[in-house]
Amino acid sequence: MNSTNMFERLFFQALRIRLVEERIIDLYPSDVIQSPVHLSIGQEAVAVGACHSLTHNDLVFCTYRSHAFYLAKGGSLNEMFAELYGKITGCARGKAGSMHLAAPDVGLMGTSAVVASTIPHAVGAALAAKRLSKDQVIVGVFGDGATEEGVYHESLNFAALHSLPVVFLCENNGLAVHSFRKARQNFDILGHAQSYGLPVYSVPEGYDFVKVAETMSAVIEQVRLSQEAVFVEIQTFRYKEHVGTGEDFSCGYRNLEDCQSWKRQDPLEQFPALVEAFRPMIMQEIDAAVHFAESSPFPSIEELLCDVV
Ligand SMILES: Cc1ncc(C[n+]2csc(CCOP(=O)(O)OP(=O)(O)O)c2C)c(N)n1
Ligand SMILES: [Mg+2]
Repeated sequence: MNSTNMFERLFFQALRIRLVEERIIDLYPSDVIQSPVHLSIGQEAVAVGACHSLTHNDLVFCTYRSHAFYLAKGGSLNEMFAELYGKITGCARGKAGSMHLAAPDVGLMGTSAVVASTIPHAVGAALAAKRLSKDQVIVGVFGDGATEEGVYHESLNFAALHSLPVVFLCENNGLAVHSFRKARQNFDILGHAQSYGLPVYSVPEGYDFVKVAETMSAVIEQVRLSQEAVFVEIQTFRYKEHVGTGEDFSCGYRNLEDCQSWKRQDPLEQFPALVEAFRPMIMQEIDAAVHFAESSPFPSIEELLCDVV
């Protein structure tokens, strides 16, 4: 793929995620979506760049901020909107909502509201892949806040000790809800991961999906060949509030100027002509997915009570 093609392809995918989430913002006040939503607007390049070099066989485990990875890994948009609407045609038959999207058919294995809880799942899948000699790379995605959880440390240690084919991917937006990393952590994330013997990589320009894709491509290749765990941190910026569809710059814990300066680097903000060129095709797909969700039935009571224990 030449570099223009790669840029446009990644741009299209990142824009698709942003426009999907902007539609969620439009729909949210009407209450058709009852699930809490954690938007990735501003962070799309992480998912798009990370999934670019993954094969259909490779697996991703993610957090409640899941829409971007679900879509970037190839999850069905129809099933995503149906899931947000709580409909039987949703990817979890209407029982999971936004925070627990999954599309195992394309390798998006699971997402969870419990911080750090899918990291050991990624490690377990990597152990299985190694034991069964599957040609699989597993990616465990988590936020900077998750690095404070005990299970995160256990997972890094286990994966390093047993040389497992897993990429620990830290989506570092510098925030856990309203608190900045410096107020919560007395360690350096990369240095600490390195102390477990993991090779570490960092992409400070997390708005640049080409840079993220190039780094991740090299890392995924390395893990595929070496079957050894690797740690990647991508710095990024959350434009919206932690949960919900609004902005929270008036809350006083962060300032608008930091967001504006990030936006000045964000290709989705900087290339409006390309946005307009791609918008009609994406909107058609989104309209169809919303229509699919709206015209699908709710699950029956019997259906709601199965597969939940
Ligand atoms: C085990 C656990 N502890 C606390 C919470 C409450 N909580 C929800 S999101 C969040 C912040 C997580 O921040 P980070 O991992 O950086 O992810 P981000 O939301 O920034 O993507 C917290 C503390 C939770 N859901 N689970
Ligand atoms: Mg965070």
